[in-house]
Amino acid sequence: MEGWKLLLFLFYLNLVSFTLIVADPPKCPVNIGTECGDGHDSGEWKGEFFPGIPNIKYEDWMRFSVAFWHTFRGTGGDPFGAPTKMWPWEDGTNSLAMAKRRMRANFEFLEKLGVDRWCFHDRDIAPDGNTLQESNSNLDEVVALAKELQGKKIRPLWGTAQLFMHPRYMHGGATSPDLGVYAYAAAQVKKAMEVTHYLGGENYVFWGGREGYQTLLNTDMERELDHMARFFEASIAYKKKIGFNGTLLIEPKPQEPTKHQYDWDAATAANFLRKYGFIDEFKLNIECNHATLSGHSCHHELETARINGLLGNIDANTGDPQIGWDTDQFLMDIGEATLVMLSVVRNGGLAPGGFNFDAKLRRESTYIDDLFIAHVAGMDTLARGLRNVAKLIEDGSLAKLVQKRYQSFDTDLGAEVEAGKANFELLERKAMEWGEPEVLSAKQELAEMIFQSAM
Ligand code: XUL
Ligand code: CO
Repeated sequence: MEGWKLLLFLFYLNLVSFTLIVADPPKCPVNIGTECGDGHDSGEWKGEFFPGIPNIKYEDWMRFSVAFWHTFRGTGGDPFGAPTKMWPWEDGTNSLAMAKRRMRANFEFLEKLGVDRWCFHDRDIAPDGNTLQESNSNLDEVVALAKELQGKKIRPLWGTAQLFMHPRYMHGGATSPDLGVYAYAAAQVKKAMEVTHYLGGENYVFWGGREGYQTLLNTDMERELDHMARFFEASIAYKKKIGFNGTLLIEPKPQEPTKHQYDWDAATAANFLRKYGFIDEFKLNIECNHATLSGHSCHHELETARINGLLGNIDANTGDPQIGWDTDQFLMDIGEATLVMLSVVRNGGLAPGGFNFDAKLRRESTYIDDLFIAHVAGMDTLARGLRNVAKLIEDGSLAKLVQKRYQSFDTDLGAEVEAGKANFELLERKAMEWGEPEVLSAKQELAEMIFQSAM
């Protein structure tokens, strides 16, 4: 979205929010498990969910996606405080009727935002039943509605199974020491793959929230990793069996909720995939806030994935430098977005992956227009990052600076080294012949200056 249009839009939203607050005060918190107001009536919702919000236009090639779990299940609750999101369509229950109403809100939101993709966990779109069969049938009902509302244009960027919320998964799913849980997790992933495929999903994600440990004293790490590998193997086989051509993605994260998660970072996940022999069957979904939790920059994680041929998708968000946990904020820093887009451009884009806004409003942002502002600003930030990358490429001086640093390898001997043909005897002869080598400046400040001048 161009600058002036955004300004116009934000101006418009201000007017809208004023009308909304005055005319239609929020009622019920999202899914607190108790009823609220006239909470018995979760039937058809008459009228719009986002009155007064216009359709927002933007170019689709960035492949943006809305994360259902944050935007429609995020409550604003934290360990110290109650939910703050009182969306007018919520009735305070987790009923099937409420799930359908929420799905309608999701599609109006997507339409108005002009975004054609969404991401979901099985259990955030449909409630758990008393049995697996009942949960599956709840999911089928909501998925049938989603399919209808998707029309021809909208589809999931990816789907996934929620294997971390229910107490049965407290020791993990694929890495639980209990075979019954392993089987239950497999059944859940099987079903989640089926519905993702049915909805035309382009990818399927594995985020191992509880695939890890709290202490190695009670854990057979080797056995758990072997189990996780067998689980992934079974998912590859099942994907092929049902004709699902989407990409399987592993989403690395070092910790939270467990102390140590097995998919710690991109390099750890790549090593896992290589060790078990299915590196060609998977790619990675890099999340910026997970990157910083693992002590890396997002750019480092993206580049590690990219140079291993594994960059498949980005969960576009950011953390807070003063807070040590996964705050899942919308990425608003243009410099950071430029670094992200550098990797994406070098990767030749992300398709069939894209940018999923795995990001939530701050607890204190409580109006429905905040949902729009956050997504629009998140899209604009990445778009501006892309423009900056275009400027850096057109200018060419950063690439020249890098090329210059390695120019000694652009020689006959350098080519031999890079082709693996230079043995130690040859290199020793050269070292003695050349004497003390000339060492060039890294020019870091110049590189930073060039980078900043593109902002
Ligand atoms: C958690 C996280 C998940 C995954 C999907 O930190 O990022 O929402 O993206 O399970
Ligand atoms: Co994520």
